[in-house]
This record gives sequence, C-alpha cells and structure tokens, in this order.
Amino acid sequence: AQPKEPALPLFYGWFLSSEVEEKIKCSTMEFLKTLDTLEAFKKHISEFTGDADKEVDLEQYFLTKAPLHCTTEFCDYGKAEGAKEYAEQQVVKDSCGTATELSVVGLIVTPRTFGARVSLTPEQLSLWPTGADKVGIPPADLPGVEALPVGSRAHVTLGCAAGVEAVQTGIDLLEILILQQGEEKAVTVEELELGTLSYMGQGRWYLALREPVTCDATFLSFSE
Ligand code: 2AM
Repeated sequence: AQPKEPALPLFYGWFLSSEVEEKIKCSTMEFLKTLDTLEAFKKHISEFTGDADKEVDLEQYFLTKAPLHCTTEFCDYGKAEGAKEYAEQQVVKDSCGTATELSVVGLIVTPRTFGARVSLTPEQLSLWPTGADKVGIPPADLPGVEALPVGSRAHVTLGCAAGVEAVQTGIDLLEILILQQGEEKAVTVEELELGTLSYMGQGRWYLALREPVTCDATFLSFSE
C-alpha cells in the first residue's frame, strides 16, 4: 500500500479564546441593537428587507458562525490552490498551538455579512498567505485591492444572512476598504460611543472603533 500523505485541514486561522468569544458576541450584539434603532439605518432599511416599510431585527438576521476565528489559509483539505505550500512552511508548523493577541479595529455590516476587521502585526503577517487578499475578488475590484496594504482582508466573521457563506465577509470588507480609499468619501453618519459609523451605500456600514479591542487567540488548523 502507498503511504498516505497527511491530510490537510479545512483551514488555518487564529481562534478566539472562549472567554473573548463570549465577550465579543455580547458587545457586537449590543452594537447591532444600536444600529437597528438609528434613524440613519432605518432610512436604508430596504437594502436589508427589500421593502422600506418592513422592519428587520439584525440580531436575528445574522446567523452566528462558531467558533469565532480569523482565517489565514483556506485549504479545503488540500483542494485549494497553494494549500500544501502553505502548510509546509516552517513558520506555519511552528506556530500551531501558539497564543497571540488579535486587534479588532472595526465592524462591518452589510445585507450579507457581519464581521470584525482585524489589524495584523508584522509577526502575524508572517502567517498571512501571499495573495490571500485577492482570493475570490471580482476582476473589476482587483486594482483597488492591490492598492490596499497586505492583510487588509483579515477579519472575524460574526454572522451571515441566511444562505450566505462565510467567505463573503472578507469580500464585503475589501469592498468597503476600496470605497474608503476612493474619491467618494464615506458619509460619516453618526458618532457613537463605540466609534465613528459610516454609510458606504448599498446597505454597507462601517464602524471604526474608537479603541481597538484586543482578543486572546490561538493559531490552529481546523477540520470538520
Ligand atoms: P471567513 O474566513 O470569512 O469566516 C471555513 O469555511 C472558513 O474558511 C470560514 O471561516 C470561511 O470564511 C473561510 N473560507 C471559506 N472559503 C474560503 C475561501 N475560498 N477563501 C478564503 N476563506 C474561505
């Protein structure tokens, strides 16, 4: 019999500690509650409901995805391009099981996804795969993506609308970041206690946190 190659995981990433996970879930739900009650949000409600007269309960709208994590490499058990090369890197092997602190700097809400934007340190960027920011981005948006700093896609998916895959969160985040660096500046809608809320059109909201939130996390591979 042929010796079997060790199977590759579904993905690698930083997993939030269970304590942090609980805290983040609570505080981000509070934020959704606040957003839901803002007049500015209600004005654009049809982008979530398809109907200006319908209400939406954002806490129910987004289905949470556990365990909370920031994906570095999606391997798809070896089917994804570059998965093997990633897994074979010494830094990846050495980092499995090690603790780090992720810095959450913003929150995004779109009709598809709810996510936390993560700002990576140079050390964390050593685990960020080359070209990861571009995966699955429509060609029309690629020039904008290439102008963004490496690691711009780093995020934690907090929830997805029914029928939406988690991979969409990173795409939504990049879209927002591209718009932010473009000519059309975002409209600052509201100064909230948590930070500055901007509306980017088409149901896209960005909250720049006043204070980054530091989250204990562990780098791990994950398979179902
Ligand atoms: P996420 O990182 O945006 O949450 C398992 O599906 C995990 O891998 C999810 O966390 C998911 O999205 C991420 N994922 C799924 N498909 C992906 C892809 N093609 N590229 C990058 N990440 C992907």
